[in-house]
Amino acid sequence: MYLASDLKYKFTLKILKYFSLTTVLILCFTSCKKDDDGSVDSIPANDYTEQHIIENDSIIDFMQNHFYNYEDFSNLAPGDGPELIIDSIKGNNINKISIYDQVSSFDINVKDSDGNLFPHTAYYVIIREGIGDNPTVADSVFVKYKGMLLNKDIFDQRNAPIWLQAKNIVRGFQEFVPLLKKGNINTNSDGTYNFTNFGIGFVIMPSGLGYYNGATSNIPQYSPLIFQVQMMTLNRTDHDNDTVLTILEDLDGDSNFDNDDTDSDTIPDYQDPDDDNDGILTKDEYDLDGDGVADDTDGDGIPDYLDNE
Ligand SMILES: [Ca+2]
Ligand SMILES: [Ca+2]
Ligand SMILES: [Ca+2]
Ligand SMILES: [Ca+2]
Repeated sequence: MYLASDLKYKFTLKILKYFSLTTVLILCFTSCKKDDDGSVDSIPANDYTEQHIIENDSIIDFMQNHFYNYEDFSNLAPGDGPELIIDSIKGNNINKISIYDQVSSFDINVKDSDGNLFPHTAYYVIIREGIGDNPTVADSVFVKYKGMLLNKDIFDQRNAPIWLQAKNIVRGFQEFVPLLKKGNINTNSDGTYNFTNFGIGFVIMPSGLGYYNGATSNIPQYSPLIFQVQMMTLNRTDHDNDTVLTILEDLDGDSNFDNDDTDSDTIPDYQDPDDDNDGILTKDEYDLDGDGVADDTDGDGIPDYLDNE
C-alpha cells in the first residue's frame, strides 16, 4: 500500500519532458520482443482461435476463483493509489466477491500475417475512472503499472510513473488505457508535483493481446497477462509535427500506425510531414481556413493533405 506522501514525485516540468524522451528506450523492450516472434522461434505459432479458446477458459476460471483487494480501494483519498493484490477465494476469503462478478470486457481483433482477423476478449475493472481526458491508443501516457501472470507472479512493476507510448505497448494495454482518465497535477509550494484523482483500473488479457508465442525470462509463451494501470497524465502525440494528431493518422482505425502510408513512400503517415508527397507540407495545407476541418479544395472527399492531385 502506498502512502499519500509517496505520490509527491519530485518531477519538475523539465524532468517530465526528459522522461518523455527516454520512453523510446524503455519501449524498445516491448516492440523488439514482438518483432522477434516469427524470426527467432522456428516452431509455428499456435492457431489464434484455438489458443484464444484455451486461454479465455483459463482466464474465466481464474476470475471466478480469485478476488482483488477491492476493500483497499473503497473511500480512496484523492492522492491514493493502492497496489492491486489478487488472491484466491478460499479459507478466510471464502466470502469475497470474485473478479468475475466485477469485470466488464472488450473485444479486439488481432490480425495474423495473412491479414485474417481473430477476436480476442480482454476483461477489465475500472476502480476509479479519473477526472480528466482519456488518452487515445496513440497518446503518451504517464502511468504506474504492475504486470502479473495468472499464477500471480509479478513480471514488471513501476511504482514511480513513467511515460509510455500507448502504440508501443502490448495491444491489450494499449486498448485498455483509453478507458481511464488522467488525474490532476498539483504544484506544491516547493515546486514538486503530485497527482490526484487519477484513473485506476486493471485488465486481464489473453496472450494474443500480449506477447503470444514470444517469451522472456519471466513471461512464458502463451501467458495471459494482468496489468494494473494508474493513469497520472497524458500527452497527445503528433509524431511528425504536421499538426495532424497521430491518432488521426491511423486512417484505417486498426490501432496500427505503421500500415497507413498514403503516398506509399514507405514512411507511414504518422511519421510523414508530407503525407501525399506533393511537395507541400501537411501542416501547410491541412486547415488553411482554420475551421478545424481538413480542407478539401476540389471537393472530391479527399482532404488536400492526402490528395496529390
Ligand atoms: Ca492503421
Ligand atoms: Ca508516406
Ligand atoms: Ca503525417
Ligand atoms: Ca502534402
